Amino acid sequence: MHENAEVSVFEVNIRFIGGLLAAFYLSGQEMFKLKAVQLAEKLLPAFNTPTGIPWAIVNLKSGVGRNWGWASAGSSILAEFGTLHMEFVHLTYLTGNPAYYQKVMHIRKLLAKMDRPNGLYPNYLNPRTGRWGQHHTSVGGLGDSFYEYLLKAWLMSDKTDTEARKTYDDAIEAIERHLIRKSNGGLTFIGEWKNGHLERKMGHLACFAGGMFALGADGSPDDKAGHWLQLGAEIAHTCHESYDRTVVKLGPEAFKFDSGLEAVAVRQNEKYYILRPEVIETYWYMWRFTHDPKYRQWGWEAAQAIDKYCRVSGGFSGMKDVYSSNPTYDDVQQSFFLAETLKYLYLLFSNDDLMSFESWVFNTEAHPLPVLHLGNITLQGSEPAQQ
Ligand code: DMJ
Repeated sequence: MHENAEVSVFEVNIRFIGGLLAAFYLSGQEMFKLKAVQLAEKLLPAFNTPTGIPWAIVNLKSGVGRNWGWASAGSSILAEFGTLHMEFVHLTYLTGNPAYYQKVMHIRKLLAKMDRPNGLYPNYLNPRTGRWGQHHTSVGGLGDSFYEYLLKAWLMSDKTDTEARKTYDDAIEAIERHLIRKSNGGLTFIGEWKNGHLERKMGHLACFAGGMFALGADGSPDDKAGHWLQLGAEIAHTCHESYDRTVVKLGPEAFKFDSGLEAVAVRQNEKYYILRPEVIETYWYMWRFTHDPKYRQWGWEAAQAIDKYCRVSGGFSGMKDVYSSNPTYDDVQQSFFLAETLKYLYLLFSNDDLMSFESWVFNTEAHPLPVLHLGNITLQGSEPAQQ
C-alpha cells in the first residue's frame, strides 16, 4: 500500500474497495472493512485539485495525481469520477468519517451547477478549470457507470436520496431524446453523441443500460415505469442480436447500425470479446422484473458459448474475433469475468430471494452493498474531515 506505484482511482474503487466492502458486509469480518478504509485513504489525495474533481490516477506513495494522456484537454472522465458515490457513502457510514461523503457530494453539486449541452453530460471534465472537454456523450465507455450510480445512489439510500433520482431521470430523458434510435430493421440502439452528431454505433459496454432502465422503472416520473421496462427489453433484444449474429454467439466490443448493417461489428479492432458481463447483466435484471424465460435461454446460450470458445487450459480467455470459428485468444482472464459475468449468470438461474433488490444494490463491478436504512442519521456527521 505504500508502494511508489500509480493506480486508477476508479478501478481501485470499484474492484478493490467495492469488493472489500461487500466481503465485509457478507462475512462480518472487520479485517475487510479495515482494508477498504486503508485503501480509500490512499485515494483521497486524488481529490486535491482546484475543483475537487479527482484525478484519474494517483500515486499511492506520494499522493500525486494526474490524468490519462489520451483524455480530451487534460480532463477527468465522467464514468471514473462519477463512479465513486456508492462506495464512498458506505465508507462514511461505516467509519463515521465524513470526508468520503463530502468528496462525492461535492462532485454532485459541482455537476448540478454546470450547463449541459442538450441536457447531456459530456464524458470529459477538466479538473483544473471545471470546464467540459470535448462534447462527447456515451452510455458505453467513459460515461456508463456515472448514470448507473445516480440510480443506485437513490436505491442504496432506501429511496430517500431524491436528488440522485431526479438527476438520473433528467439524464436518461436527454439520453433517450438524443442518443436512442430505432434501426431500419427495428432494433433499438444507443448511439454515441459526438459534437452535435449521432454516431450510430453501440458499444458492448452500453448493453448494461437495458438492466439499468428496468431497475429504474419503478419510481420513474409521469407513470412511465412500463415505458422504461419496455426500453430495457428492447435494449436486451438488440444486444442479444449482436451476440446471435456472430459465429461464436458472443457479442463484439462495438456494433453498428449504418448503411444496411445491423448489430454487427465492422472494424477488425471492434470484433473482440473479452468476457464482458453487460449483456448477461441486462438478462438478469430483465429476468428479475419480467420472469420471461427467454432471458434464461439467452443467458444459457452465452454460458455455453463461453464454455465452448473461451475455456483454455488455465481458465478462460478473451478472443479477438467473434466472427471466426477458429478463435485467437488474447490470453487474459479479466477480473470482471469472475466478479460479474459468472456472478450474473449464477444469479440469472437463482431464485429472486438470493440477494433481493429490497436489501442489496450491486456496485458497477457486481459487488453487493446493502441498502442503508439511515432513518434520521445524517451522513455529514459532526466530526471534521480527516485528510
Ligand atoms: C466493469 O469493470 C465495470 O462494470 C465497469 O463499470 C465497466 N465495465 C467493466 C466490464 O466490462
